Amino acid sequence: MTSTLRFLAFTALSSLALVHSASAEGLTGAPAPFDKGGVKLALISYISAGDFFQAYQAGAEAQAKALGVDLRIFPGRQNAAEQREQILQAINLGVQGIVVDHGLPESLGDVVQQALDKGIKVVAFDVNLNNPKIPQVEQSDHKLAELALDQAIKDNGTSFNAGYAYVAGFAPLDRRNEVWDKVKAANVGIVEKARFGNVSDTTATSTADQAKAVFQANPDISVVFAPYDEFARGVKLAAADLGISDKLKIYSADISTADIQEIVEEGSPWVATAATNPAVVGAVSIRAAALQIAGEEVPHQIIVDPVLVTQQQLREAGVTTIDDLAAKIPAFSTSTAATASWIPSAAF
Ligand code: SR1
Repeated sequence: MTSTLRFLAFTALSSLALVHSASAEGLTGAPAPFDKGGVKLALISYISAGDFFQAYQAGAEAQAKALGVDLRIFPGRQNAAEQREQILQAINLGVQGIVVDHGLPESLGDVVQQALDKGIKVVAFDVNLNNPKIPQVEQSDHKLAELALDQAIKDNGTSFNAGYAYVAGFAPLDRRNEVWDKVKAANVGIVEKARFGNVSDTTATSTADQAKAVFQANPDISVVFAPYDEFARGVKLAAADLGISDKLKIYSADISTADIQEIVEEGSPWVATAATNPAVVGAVSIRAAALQIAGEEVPHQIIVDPVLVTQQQLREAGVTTIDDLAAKIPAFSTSTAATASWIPSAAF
């Protein structure tokens, strides 16, 4: 069953149901408790919809399987109360580690502290839990925004009217926003004409509705910085509906096979994206939890570096899928973050 089908089957069940994704066998040569097996981890997400989050989850599952870990996956439905409840459920299940993937820090602090107090190791991806005991995984969002915006300036110069897709309160988007603010301050000719965006289970379509209104009110926008692939899809959809795709250039974050197809298609305004392989980030998050459980050192900040991918590069190299891209850029499929000789590579 594909991870998408597994997710759909899962969401049809109650929110308390759990998916098993790995057997719990011992790992020869690994430190305790991985040598005996039976290690249980939980992945608790705030958002599960969309290519990025599905690929992240698939990478986490693959790494858990390679480690012989029993990974329990809790679906994210952009619901802070539900995410809190899921952390309490994971504690009651007796997991040894919890990966918290996105979320609202203000609603997580006390339940995460309950986990830590019980000796459970916690790793945070893209949510600032502000606790020295919790390693923070991120994609170097500053670098990611710099790569996309450097390309925007290379293509368009330092004077253009821009649309900007942003929703405050999500750590990666807030970090990318810091770079956007710096770039505007350093280039007074870059004018942010409108800011819009929505994060929900229908991010692309609801952002498209907003983008349409923005383009109608600001026909002089020629560049959109949309640093989340669901935003970029929404902006592209709005441009197509209004028949203005040839007047616009979109610079984004993230990449998936579906994104690549939207970028390379004839007449696409989506000209560049800066991205990691989300499956790698999912695998790194699981490894960070495993290392802590084994009593090994884990840096507080764990970074997976992004690369810039342009429409021109993809078209010239004939890349149409993530697997093609990984074949062209081998570094895209691996990360040396949070590794150890006893941790087997994940296959994805
Ligand atoms: C709503 S936050 C969306 C971002 O989270 C991950 O960092 C992905 O890169 C995505 O752009």
